[in-house]
Amino acid sequence: MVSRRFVLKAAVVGAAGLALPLYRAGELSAKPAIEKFVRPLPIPEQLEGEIDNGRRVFDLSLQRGRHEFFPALATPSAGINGDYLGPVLRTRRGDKLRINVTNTMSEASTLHWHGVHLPAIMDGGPHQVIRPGQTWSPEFDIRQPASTQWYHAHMYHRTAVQVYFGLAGLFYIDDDAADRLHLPSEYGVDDIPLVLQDRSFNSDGSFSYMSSMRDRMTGMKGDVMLVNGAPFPVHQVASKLMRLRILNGSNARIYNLEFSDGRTMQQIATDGGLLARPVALRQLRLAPGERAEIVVEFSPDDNVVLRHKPLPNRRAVSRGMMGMMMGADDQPFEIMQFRATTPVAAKSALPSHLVKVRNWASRDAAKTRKMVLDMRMGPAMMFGNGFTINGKAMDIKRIDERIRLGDVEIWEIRNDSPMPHPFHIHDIQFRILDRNGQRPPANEMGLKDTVLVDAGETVRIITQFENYSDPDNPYMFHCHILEHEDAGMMGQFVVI
Ligand SMILES: [Cu+2]
Repeated sequence: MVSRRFVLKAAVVGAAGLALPLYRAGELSAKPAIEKFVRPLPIPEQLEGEIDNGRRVFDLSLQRGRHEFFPALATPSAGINGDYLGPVLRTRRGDKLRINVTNTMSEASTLHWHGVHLPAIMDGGPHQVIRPGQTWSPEFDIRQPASTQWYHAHMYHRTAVQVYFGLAGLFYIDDDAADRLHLPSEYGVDDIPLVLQDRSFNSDGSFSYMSSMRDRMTGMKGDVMLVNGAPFPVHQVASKLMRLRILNGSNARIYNLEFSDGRTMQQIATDGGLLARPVALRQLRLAPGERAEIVVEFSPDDNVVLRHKPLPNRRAVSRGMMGMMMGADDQPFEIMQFRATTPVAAKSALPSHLVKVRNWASRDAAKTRKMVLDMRMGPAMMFGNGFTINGKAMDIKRIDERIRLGDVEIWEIRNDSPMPHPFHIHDIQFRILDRNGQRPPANEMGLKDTVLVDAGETVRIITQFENYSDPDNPYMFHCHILEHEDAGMMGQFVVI
């Protein structure tokens, strides 16, 4: 058992180490005091919807609020059906959904179903604007495997700030194939969500957002780790076998997660669903927008911290002034603590085989599409369109790519900029073919909708565009560093 005194001391050291590159000297003392590992991990409400005429119906409300991240300090925030973040929407393969989304805020917004295969007009991207006071009611069917998806605001030029203030939540899909595996699946007990977000606060408790040119370039990072909206929380582990569904819901921070005692985690799912078999890892890299489900074993009296350990400097990022600037804020820090006093035995062991994961053969690809990610300094950066795909910043009136319904395609994504970018494609799940010509690591050999492309790296993915065509309403592809997306690193495609 760690003494309170020790925890406090560790918290001060940890916070100073983290804050150094982000804040000017002397500013730290003015920020809200943070005690680590005292606030319990909140478990978001889970909604199953109401069945109406064969449809599963959810009612969501986008709202402004004030949330108490720190004792006696109210932070102006935003949420879905609450002050900050939203409920877990529980759906099942084969469901017909209707989701009524009412915008009670004073600014326009959208709600995008990240990772979900659906018609473009139901996607909740920048074209499906919900004005203040309006209700948007998309209807779509769930026709993809069990997986951990999510939803978030996707307003043109306002995505980053709206998500930063709290407009995001989880969207689970269940199916029979997953049920048969008897994985830990009791919500909030042995199957818990972890939404990881780093945030920066002012001394009055308000969010600090985009105060420097550096925030604009690297995307907004903070020195306070929130998990499900609680700063540096602690969780009392109920079972010896815990399934953690992790979403990197941060605007810009890439995590390399590990446990403080180096224990193994078994990754069982990627963005798009279960892997073929569990993959044992000691570290897990997760970029903004990505999800990973892991299963972790706990013993009685365990006390372990989930933390971020920076990866060794990578090629281009480690070079030159820009490289130094981009990499300098990557310090190790703690995220949350797990305490297991008397965890109960698991109902069943983790199976060695999970599911057959959908795949496509390269020879079936109708074409290879090239995407070059880059950034431009100078006026473009100042005016907020400094990030490009194929040399172009996003234009909501321009369709960048036209894809034939049913086609299998390879996308070759090359990163010519000095920093990594997580590349996300709406509507589909893909498989990673290779990274710089090499097979991806085993834990990336599943369905994905977001892939991190390092500085100087070329990643090839393969997918199929099926079921839904619409010549007028586009889907998006973009960098999931939300400040980059808002500053131009996004394009539009139609399936025709
Ligand atoms: Cu980016």
